[in-house]
Amino acid sequence: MSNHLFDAMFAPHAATPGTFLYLEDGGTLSRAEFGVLGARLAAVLASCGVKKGDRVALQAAKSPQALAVYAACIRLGAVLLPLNTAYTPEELAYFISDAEPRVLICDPVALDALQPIATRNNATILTLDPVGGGSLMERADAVAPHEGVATCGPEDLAAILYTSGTTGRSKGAMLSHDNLLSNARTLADLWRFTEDDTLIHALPIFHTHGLFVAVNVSLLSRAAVRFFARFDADTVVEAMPQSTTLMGVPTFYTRLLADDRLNRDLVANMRLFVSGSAPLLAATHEAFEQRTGHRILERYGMTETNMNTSNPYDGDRIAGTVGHPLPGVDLRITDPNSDVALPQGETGMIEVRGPNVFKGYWKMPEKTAEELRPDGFFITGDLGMIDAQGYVHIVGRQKDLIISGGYNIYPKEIEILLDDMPGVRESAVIGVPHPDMGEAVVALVVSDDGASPDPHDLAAALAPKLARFKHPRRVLIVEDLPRNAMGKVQKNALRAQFATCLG
Ligand code: MCA
Ligand code: AMP
Repeated sequence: MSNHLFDAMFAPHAATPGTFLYLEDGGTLSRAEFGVLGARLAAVLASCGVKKGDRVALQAAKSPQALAVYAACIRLGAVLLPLNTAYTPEELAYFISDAEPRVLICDPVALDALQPIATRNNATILTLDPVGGGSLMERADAVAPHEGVATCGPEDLAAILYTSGTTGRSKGAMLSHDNLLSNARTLADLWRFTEDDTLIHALPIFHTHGLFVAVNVSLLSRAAVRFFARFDADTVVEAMPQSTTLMGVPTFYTRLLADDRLNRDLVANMRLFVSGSAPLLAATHEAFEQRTGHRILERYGMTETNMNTSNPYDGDRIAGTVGHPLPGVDLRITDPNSDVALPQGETGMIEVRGPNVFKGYWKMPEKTAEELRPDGFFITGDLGMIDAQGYVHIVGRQKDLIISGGYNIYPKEIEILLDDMPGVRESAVIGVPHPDMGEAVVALVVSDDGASPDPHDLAAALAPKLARFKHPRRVLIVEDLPRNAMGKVQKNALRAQFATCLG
């Protein structure tokens, strides 16, 4: 009787003395306490009927309790469905009806809006507030920790993470126990994580970066974690003298550079800065090195694949590259038109294969077959090339995707909503350069003949439907959209034309 992920990661962690989480209020949680918290939450979930393979949806503020829901799910063999706290009830309705979770855990303030969705889908709803209050913890405090551990093999599912699609419909990426464990082992080893480390954790815990890369690596290596509800440059700067590592999106680094206190003395105790989820500008890399003496280690991953490549720990961390394929990961570049593998140095589609690559999209076999080849290679949608030294360069994206502050935004999802609005003939949503977020969302709208929709009204109509981070920073009415000979909207031309429209 064994549980692939639990036995390798959670059980040994709980059995190791010492502090796991340093909290913002000055409190701490030991590794053993985290283990017991996970077991109590498992008992609550089991009492709601959660069994192996059942989904548990979680849309709650970052807290130790929210993190322990992950441990609880793995113990029970259940499948965690973490959801961005910014998603609106309308967005959530789709995820819940698609994933059919047995339990939905949400913030008490969202209870009224989400109760009907849970009822419709036969899910039990429990609440968890940002400071660990709510019905989930009331019940957890009243039960004995769940002692059993469900038997799970490497291929059993551990989590489903929804990632938006270029067609507008979100797809649930199914991640197995071994997808998570194999990647965490590789990263902990490559980045030299040990029990002596203290990681500054300021990422959200509903995406791969904050949940799996940061948390799994820490659990596996027994590193301590300074656990912040959100990124705030001030608090992160103050945490550096007591910490050794930071994982962040490029916005973290540009915001840290804006703080005059960032210098070599401040980072004297730090040994590693990791960046990912969006391209790190070479200028940011260089400015950071000048100020701190540290070369940020950039790596590349996806929800579907966990991490694929990393710059080296020892050796040259080259700005503008995402480094080498991880040990055990095959990476090839193919011609996007013919699918034929291209020689080194040529630019094409990045494809990856390895124990990190997901099991397919939940209930979407056709989508899975479109992106996951029979030989196991996953078609990433990212365009890249491998240089003579073996470093991978991401040079663009074939998929129509905006990355803002490390969050992915699929233009199609916004275009579908705009195109449906009165007075709108068609729309194109693009990303334009933004100094803080990397890219920002801009919507270009062509009016129906004789109509004159107000951009503010259009923006207001989008607001309740979409998470705040997806809202266009500007909606502009344009005469028409440029198209190529095939009738396809030329977004490159629009991106060039409107590059400075945010001023
Ligand atoms: C917040 N807002 C945003 C974003 N975040 N708008 C666009 N893009 C964003 N990323 C909204 C807020 O709701 C707010 O709205 C306004 O913009 C300004 O908020 P601000 O306080 O400046 O933002 P913040 O709360 O400081 O957040 C910025 C952030 C955060 C720290 C960059 O977005 C963040 O933690 N991003 C990390 C995302 C992440 O973990 N990605 C990993 C995905 P209002 O106007 O109402 O005030 S995993 C992945 O991509 C793969 C697998 C990988 O390789 O890792
Ligand atoms: P997600 O859907 O959140 O998993 O986002 C994955 C996408 O983020 C990838 O397909 C890339 O387009 C992008 N990405 C992740 N890391 C990097 C990086 N270091 N540089 C450039 N793009 C990245």
